[in-house]
Amino acid sequence: MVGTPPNVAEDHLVDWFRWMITMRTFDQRAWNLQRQGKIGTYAPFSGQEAAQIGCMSALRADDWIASSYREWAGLAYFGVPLVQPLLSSAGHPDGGCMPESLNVLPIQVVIGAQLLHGVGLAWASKLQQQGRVAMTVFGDGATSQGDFHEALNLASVMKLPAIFVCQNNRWAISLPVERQMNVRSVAQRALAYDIDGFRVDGNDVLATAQVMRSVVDRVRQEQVPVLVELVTYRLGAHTTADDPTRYRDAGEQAAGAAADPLVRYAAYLTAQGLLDAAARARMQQEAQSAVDHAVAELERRGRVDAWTVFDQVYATRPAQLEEQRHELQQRVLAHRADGAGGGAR
Ligand SMILES: Cc1ncc(C[n+]2csc(CCOP(=O)(O)OP(=O)(O)O)c2C)c(N)n1
Ligand SMILES: [Mg+2]
Repeated sequence: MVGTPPNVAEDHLVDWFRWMITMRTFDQRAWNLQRQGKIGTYAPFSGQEAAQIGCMSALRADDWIASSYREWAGLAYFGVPLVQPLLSSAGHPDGGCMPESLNVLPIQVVIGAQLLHGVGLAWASKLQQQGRVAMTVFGDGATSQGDFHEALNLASVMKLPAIFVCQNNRWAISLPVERQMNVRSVAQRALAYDIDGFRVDGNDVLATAQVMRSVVDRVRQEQVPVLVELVTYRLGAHTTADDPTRYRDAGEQAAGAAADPLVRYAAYLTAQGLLDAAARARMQQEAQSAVDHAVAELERRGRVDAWTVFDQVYATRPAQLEEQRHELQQRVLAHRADGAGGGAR
């Protein structure tokens, strides 16, 4: 961090690092689970832990969050159980059921769509007058969607307590950010809507937490929207279905690894006398057991039959869907009887 560190209790500083290690461990395990066929497609977030945790650290427990599929480190920090992303990637119906106690929407895969949901939540929060704010988190690619501009416009016109957080990780699958937009920053787009815009080093958890805290306080008090761009880097692939070595060179990957937020933050905490090798080893062990626990919970929930995909769409299934469900069920069962085993997830 450059400048004055935020005025935060030492416990919090160490806790952020504990969460970063836990989520890095989780991310690597989830990748392996996909390779083992235990979950389906998964979008890794390694490299973005500081941006995500720093960002969520500013929220109140009853604030709203509408995020994308790559936000699990932040969501876990906010209270979403670690098994949730695993259920989600396994296609389990409970994967979309966020805990009732949290105001967190299910993850959004349609790029940019959560911005409009976030504006709706901010509007509701304003009408309810309970001091809640709505944070919407999205990628650099999402800023090219019409939804982004509609959301910022409406939030500005209606003066809504909305925080728009762009996780600029430099890539939208294989499209680099300089081909995504012809502006110098995402943050400068705030000007067009006459709202404040901030550009922050998202690989610095302290800087992120500090800016986010002042932004969230301001949005809550003044009931105005703000746009924040967290500049970070996706260290891994877009998803388990992607191979980034086909579109970015080794030099860039190495530079990304050198700016790893975990390495930076560990160095800071060590220099402050808040972290040593023994404490770090202990945290790593705790992270491992938290992740093991989540994986055991996934196994306990069991596999989900493919035809259940039809089950929760309508209260009463229309005849056409009933027919399709039946057909899929017969096919899968016949496939299994043939000795193919398993079952779809
Ligand atoms: C409306 C829409 N268009 C296209 C896609 C396909 N798609 C999935 S992820 C992605 C890139 C998104 O990039 P970004 O917003 O930067 O988020 P990141 O994946 O980097 O977190 C695209 C184009 C989609 N899911 N939804
Ligand atoms: Mg991106």
